[in-house]
Formats: sequence, C-alpha cells, structure tokens
Amino acid sequence: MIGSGRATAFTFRRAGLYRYYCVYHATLHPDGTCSGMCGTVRVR
Ligand SMILES: [Cu+2]
Repeated sequence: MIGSGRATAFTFRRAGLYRYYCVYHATLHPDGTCSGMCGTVRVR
C-alpha cells in the first residue's frame, strides 16, 4: 500500500527504524521472516 497516497497500516509515532509489512500483500511466517510487501521505514 506504500505509495498509494493513503496511510499505511501503521502510524509511526516516534522517530526510529520500524519494520513494517503490508497487511494486504505480505505474509508473516512463524519463523519471523516476511515475504511480499515488507521492509523497514526510518522515521525522523
Ligand atoms: Cu500493499
């Protein structure tokens, strides 16, 4: 959903480095890995 012009599933309240995943396009696996629309966001 990044780049769609609407907010992501998360609101980043504080500066830092966040891991995110798209609830529509990504899959979180039990071992902690993520496939699909996943990444990190740096908030300043
Ligand atoms: Cu998405």
